[in-house]
Amino acid sequence: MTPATIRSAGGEFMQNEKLVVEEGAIFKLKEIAQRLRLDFIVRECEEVEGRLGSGSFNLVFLGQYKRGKSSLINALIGEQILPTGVTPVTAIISIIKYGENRVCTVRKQDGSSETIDLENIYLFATQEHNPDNVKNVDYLEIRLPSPLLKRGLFLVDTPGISSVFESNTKTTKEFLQSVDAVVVVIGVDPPISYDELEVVKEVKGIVREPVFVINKVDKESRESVETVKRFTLDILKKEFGIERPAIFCISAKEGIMGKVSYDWAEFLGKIDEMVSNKSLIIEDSYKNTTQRISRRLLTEIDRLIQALSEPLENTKLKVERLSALREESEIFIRELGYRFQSEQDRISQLIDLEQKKFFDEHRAEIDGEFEKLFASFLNNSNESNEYYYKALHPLAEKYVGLWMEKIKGKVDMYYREFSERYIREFMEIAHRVDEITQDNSFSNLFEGLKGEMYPRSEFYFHHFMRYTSTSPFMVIAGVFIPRKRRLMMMKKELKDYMDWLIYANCSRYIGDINQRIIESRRRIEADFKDRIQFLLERMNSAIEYASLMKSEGEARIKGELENLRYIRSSVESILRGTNVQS
Ligand SMILES: Nc1nc2c(ncn2[C@@H]2O[C@H](COP(=O)(O)OP(=O)(O)OP(=O)(O)O)[C@@H](O)[C@H]2O)c(=O)[nH]1
Ligand SMILES: [Mg+2]
Repeated sequence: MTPATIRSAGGEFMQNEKLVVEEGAIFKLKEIAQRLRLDFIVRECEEVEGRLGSGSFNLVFLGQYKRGKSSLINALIGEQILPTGVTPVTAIISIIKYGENRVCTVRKQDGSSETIDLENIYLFATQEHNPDNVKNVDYLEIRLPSPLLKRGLFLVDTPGISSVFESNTKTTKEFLQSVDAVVVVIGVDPPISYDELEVVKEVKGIVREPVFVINKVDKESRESVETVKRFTLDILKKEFGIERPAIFCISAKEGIMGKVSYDWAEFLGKIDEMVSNKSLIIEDSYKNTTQRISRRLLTEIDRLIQALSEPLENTKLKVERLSALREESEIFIRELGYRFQSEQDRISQLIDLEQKKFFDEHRAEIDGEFEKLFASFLNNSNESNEYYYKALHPLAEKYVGLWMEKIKGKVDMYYREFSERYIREFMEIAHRVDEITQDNSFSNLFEGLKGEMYPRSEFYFHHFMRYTSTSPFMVIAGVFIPRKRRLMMMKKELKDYMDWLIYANCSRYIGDINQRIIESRRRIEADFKDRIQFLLERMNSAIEYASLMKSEGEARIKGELENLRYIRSSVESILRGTNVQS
């Protein structure tokens, strides 16, 4: 295939020897969708044309809530445009683009829009003023005359992903299909959480080279920042196979004050590099989007062919059966939820018991080792209290390690069995949808569930949670009381700290797995409901379409079927075109 030019409806925007994307593929797909009145696909094509077709790309800031995504974007544009705060704030997607005039357009879900002053963004963007998006905002489009944006960069702020704010998480996840490049914002404290790992997992499948930032480093010592960075690099490599990620330790807070600290200059350099090489990002995205839209279009065309080929009554009957199944599945899913929740509780209790047994068995040993270590403290000349707390870590780590060794195989087995059973039951209902639609498309959508559901336990133990606490009294005492006496006074506190360290880390492991399973279950269930709803809508509109054709007689049906088959082969060849190049 010869290098071609990506073209938008409006004309060509760039020529690049490396671009080997089918010429105007999105434009062709849009024409087909228009012809078939598939408005949701037309809208998607238009959005892509408006973005990639004009030589721009979405740089999306993703991460757990409160990591400083909005603050970071503010720092990049050099002013406080996006609301930030100490409680979860962002509830809506905001896209910041170049514009001569400073303005914000509120794009509503019903297609309408209104223009507001930048000072009023908080009324629509925040959880406080627009909880769970009661104002039905699709996204906010903010225009600013910034030179950075003028180069074709769209900065996208997203609601934080978390298990606590489901509606926000959903908003962000739905936006993932419009992601061209990503900055994953991670916090320094605690390093990489469950929710953040989820974000990385999502992102990895979408963009070639996500950028990672560890934000708020102004809050930590250089030493801790280095530890967090090493730890994050380790996880990215071990768990996601990301060998040399672009990772920057930064402070958005200092960035917005114009202070260049830590890796801020390097981070800006990276963004500059992305913008300079935007054709690569755009090319990748264009290809992925073309494939995704082609596949959706093929499914819809098949649905129309089916509706035209069979008696209308058959399609209507299918819709009725599917509606009934939807009702039934609501109950089924709820019951499945209860049943599996109590199963999950049972597993937790079993593991809790094992943990107690483990502690009882090792109590004397742990206490003995502590006494020995403490005796050595008395001969140590270090004056810092923190030193003694930290000196307990290897001991705690040893016992946490022992517990892990003992329990890991068992936990893996419990949860594997658990998730396999859940998925089996769940797939049964998915197959019933397939029976009605007479294809495998619905259960295929849930094929990958197993990987989704079953957490690999090793994951969680890279992170040995550490925390040093010294009571205010001890800090003050530290100034006046001689070291040895002070240590004796601290003995109980040190011992409690060590026990807590062992206990909390042992329990955390099970807590994390449980949390992850609950999250997966919720996501699978919500996804299932959404998809059935969507399927029903599509089938109803296929009925409408088929009724119209059928009212015009046999010849029209025959002609339309021929047309559809021809269109289908064009879409297939567009899809093949993108496959050849990938
Ligand atoms: N010390 C420090 N605080 C920061 C930094 N960046 C952000 N913050 C603070 O962290 C809090 C959260 O910042 P936001 O920018 O609202 O975080 P967010 O990720 O957009 O949060 P959500 O929108 O709720 O997902 C605010 O109080 C910020 O002032 C930083 O670099 N250093
Ligand atoms: Mg925010």
